[in-house]
Amino acid sequence: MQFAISTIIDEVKNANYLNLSKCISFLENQQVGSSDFVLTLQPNNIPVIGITGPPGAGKSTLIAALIGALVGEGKKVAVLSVDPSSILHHGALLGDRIRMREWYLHPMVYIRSLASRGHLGGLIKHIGDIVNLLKSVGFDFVILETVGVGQSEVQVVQVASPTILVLVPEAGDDIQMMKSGLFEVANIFVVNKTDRPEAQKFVNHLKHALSERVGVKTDIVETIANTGVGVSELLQVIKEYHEH
Ligand SMILES: Nc1nc2c(ncn2[C@@H]2O[C@H](COP(=O)(O)OP(=O)(O)OP(=O)(O)O)[C@@H](O)[C@H]2O)c(=O)[nH]1
Ligand SMILES: [Mg+2]
Repeated sequence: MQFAISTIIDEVKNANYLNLSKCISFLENQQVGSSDFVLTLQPNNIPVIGITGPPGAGKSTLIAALIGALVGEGKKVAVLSVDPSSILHHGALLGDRIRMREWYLHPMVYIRSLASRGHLGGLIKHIGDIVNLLKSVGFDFVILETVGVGQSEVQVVQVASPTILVLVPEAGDDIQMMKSGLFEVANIFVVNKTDRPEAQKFVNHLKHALSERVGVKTDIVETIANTGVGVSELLQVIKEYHEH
């Protein structure tokens, strides 16, 4: 199977994502010819926003809100959700579909889930290829969502810039989170669910923990994803990050 990138670009312009989806599967499955195909890609310099954080932190809700803000600016957005292969997460995926449902059929939005299937080393390379494809076909923003706090997430978000770590006030004493390595790779920290009590205490705790990062530009943005509070500020920080 071969794909002409110019055809996909034309189709994406017309909100036809069928061949794009087929092409992503082609790369995901590393079918014959895929490594030659990726060499023909000419990725544009657009933000690839990596969003990670513990289950239930509000990543999908935040992404839905970000999509809304971007579409409001006339931007075209691609979202890749990296699904953990674990059965445990299937409920969460269904939840995602519901939260992002309003965007699934929007002509300016393309949403695609990828299974991680446990092929960690291989997956990362595919992710890089798939992100490069999305960067080459006319989107203005790519958003990459991954669940969890482990090493695999660190690797996934390393293809992103900026990387956003979504935390919630309940994570207050979550030492494991601090040690997960995500703290080192994240560029922007979102404290979501700041409608919760103790939120400010957590924000202060985080500021203190992050003040020890020397020479790294670190932003902390407070959000309430389900009502949209802080979302335009977050978008502003993302754009500034991309410009520098
Ligand atoms: N109170 C409050 N609830 C929120 C906020 N943001 C999201 N939620 C709720 O938190 C729950 C989890 O939100 P999701 O967006 O599915 O979280 P997620 O991080 O994508 O979850 P996984 O994909 O399962 O890791 C949902 O019930 C949301 O409605 C917030 O700012 N405040
Ligand atoms: Mg989610």
